[in-house]
Amino acid sequence: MATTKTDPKLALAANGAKKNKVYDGLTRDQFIQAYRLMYTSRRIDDREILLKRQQKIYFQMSGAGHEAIGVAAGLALKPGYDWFYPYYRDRGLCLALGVKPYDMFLQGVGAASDPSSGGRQMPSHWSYPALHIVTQSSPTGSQILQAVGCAEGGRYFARHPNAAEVPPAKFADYRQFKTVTFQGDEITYVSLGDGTSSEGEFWEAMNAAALGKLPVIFCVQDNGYAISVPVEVQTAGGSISRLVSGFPNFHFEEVDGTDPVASYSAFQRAVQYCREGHGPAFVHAHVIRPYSHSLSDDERLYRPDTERERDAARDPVTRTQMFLLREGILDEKGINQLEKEVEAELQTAVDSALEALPPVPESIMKYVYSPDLDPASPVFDTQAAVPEPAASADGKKPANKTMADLITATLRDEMKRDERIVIFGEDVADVSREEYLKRKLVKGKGGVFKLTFGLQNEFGGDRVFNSPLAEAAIVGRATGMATRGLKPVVEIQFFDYIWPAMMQIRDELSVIRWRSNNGFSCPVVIRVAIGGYLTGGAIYHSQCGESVFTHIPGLRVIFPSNALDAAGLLRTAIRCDDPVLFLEHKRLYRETFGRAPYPGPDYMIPFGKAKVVHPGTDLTVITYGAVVPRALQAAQKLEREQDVSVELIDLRCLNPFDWETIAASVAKTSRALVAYEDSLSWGYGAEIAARIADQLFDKLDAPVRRVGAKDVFVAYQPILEDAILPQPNDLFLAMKELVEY
Ligand SMILES: Cc1ncc(C[n+]2csc(CCOP(=O)(O)OP(=O)(O)O)c2C)c(N)n1
Ligand SMILES: [Mg+2]
Repeated sequence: MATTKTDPKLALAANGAKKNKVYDGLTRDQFIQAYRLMYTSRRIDDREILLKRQQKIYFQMSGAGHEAIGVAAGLALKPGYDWFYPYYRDRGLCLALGVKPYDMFLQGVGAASDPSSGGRQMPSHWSYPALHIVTQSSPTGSQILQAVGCAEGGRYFARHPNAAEVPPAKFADYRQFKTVTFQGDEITYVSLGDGTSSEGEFWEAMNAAALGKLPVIFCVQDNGYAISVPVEVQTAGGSISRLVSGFPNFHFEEVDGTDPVASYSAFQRAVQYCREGHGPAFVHAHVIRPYSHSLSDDERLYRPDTERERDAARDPVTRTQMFLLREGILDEKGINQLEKEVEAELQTAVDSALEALPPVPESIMKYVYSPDLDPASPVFDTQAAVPEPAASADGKKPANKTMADLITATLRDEMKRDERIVIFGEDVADVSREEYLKRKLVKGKGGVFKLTFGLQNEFGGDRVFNSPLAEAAIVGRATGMATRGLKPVVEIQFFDYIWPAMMQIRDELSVIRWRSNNGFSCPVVIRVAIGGYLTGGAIYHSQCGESVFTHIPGLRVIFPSNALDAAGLLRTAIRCDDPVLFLEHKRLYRETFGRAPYPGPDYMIPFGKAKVVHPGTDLTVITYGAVVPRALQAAQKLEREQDVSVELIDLRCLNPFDWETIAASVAKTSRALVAYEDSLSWGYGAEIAARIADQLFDKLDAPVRRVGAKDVFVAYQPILEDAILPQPNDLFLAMKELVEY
């Protein structure tokens, strides 16, 4: 369907008398520009639809019907100053912010030179770093929490301007590769469809924005449908405006989003409210969707002609054209001239885009991780440079610290060194009601495991704070903050409750760099308390499941078993340029096993280097986490009782992992046992076992064996827990059997 042409009866000659008239802040020239953008947007859709039918592009998603609100937003906000988290119907917005039609066609053909993603993402998945249009994904709504984090990031830098600076680096430091810009009064725009307002993340974001009085404009573009599902089935009562009206601190607008003047004036009010720092704004724009949901959808299957005709009468492009004529801003000749110019521009853009080179297959692995800073490289190895902890005056050895102690010490050291670090999550603050702290009425909590105790007291409530109980919001906000250059080190209280954040972790955090072709990055650290052996932890406080995360390209996964490794690896996690999932075993937090003296404020261990906990010659045991002390116990018993020499390898890092150490050991022992706490089948050890079988087959004298938990959740009653999780005796028997094979 092409743009509806103007009824010539309505065409009036240009009216000189109104020459200086301003339309809710839009001059006549700006109005003409707005129409040009809207018309361009519609015609790009038309051209793409044609190209798709000719099989010259591979997907099409139109912004038809949403042009007026998008262009109005684009004109009311400032590209490269404000920040933008648009959704796929925001073609008009992007054009108004300065994206060129040629760039859009490059997306369609999937060209190497496509500035959004270099051919990695579908068209209408906008990403233009210079304009501050942040890479967009396909899950509806996952941009909203990040927009909140982006606004928080801007505000943080305004309050901590020194944090934006890049200090001269003595050691490896992500800040060298992250230029920060901030204005102090910048606004973050985020848009979504009516259907998407049903997502929980939308409500988490609204809540966080209201709580923080953040300068975010939420723009709900309500075309009445989410694919085939009408708004009254999505939204109780059929009006999102009504549902959100109780949120405090917001400025609300409900507007006919097909009317450019009304849309622009609504946006101007919203912008003013946010710019002045009063809080967030909500613009509910009623729009239409004349081109079905996408090219794969035919709305005639669920919308009768009468309904579609009613929408067509509100077409924003036609409407604006009629307005121009009626107001005498342009006459018919002027309109024709403008449209001809647009057609010519689009023709040139299409012709060039069709000639653009596709990306080369060799490029696929580029930007999965930071190209600037490899956390597995020797620049992160400061172990030798760090002096041995000095003995005290009376000659006593320095006190051994628990894993919990050294994690806290590392967080403290790093917060001191890097003002970009913020820590938040559930219960991580000492106390949210800060006056209690100031008046010394309470000591403070600092996390359910107390690992962040004292940090708020020392560094202030804007660097260490409690979040609402909303895991997606913790990771989503952190992702937005890190996109702006902050280093959020967030906490998920229990691994068992990480799942609401899974969409943010898998579809956003881990893939933002790759999908934007290195346009954006978000090196967040997520600390998570994991694991069982708790005697009473039961199903929902004992889970492992690390392989779910090692299966995600772009995410580093670390799992230390002792205090020193935790300190060295957490520091690397914080200073590196990739997102890191840092798994802390609850049972190991305060265990006697693996205590160590404080290694100083610059102690780093590079990722992907395993540790040989116990050297041996007869059998290789590959493990990590809480199984390390249990396997060590079993190995020592085997050595004692049967004179069997076991080489015990603690992987420490699950992605990247240390294949060289495994391979060298198995080549020496010819026998391999992979042991892990998670349930046996499809677990992390399956991959290690498969690699050994594949690549070291000719070195083996016995099958590769695994020991893991039973394929069931962890039960409450200790007798059941013992039977479910791998115990030292299970490990002993498996080792024995394997050496006797
Ligand atoms: C989380 C998620 N669920 C489902 C989909 C598939 N999907 C894509 S668009 C869409 C409808 C969105 O409707 P709405 O938010 O109203 O936006 P509109 O397309 O109408 O502008 C659905 C269900 C998706 N992309 N993401
Ligand atoms: Mg919709």
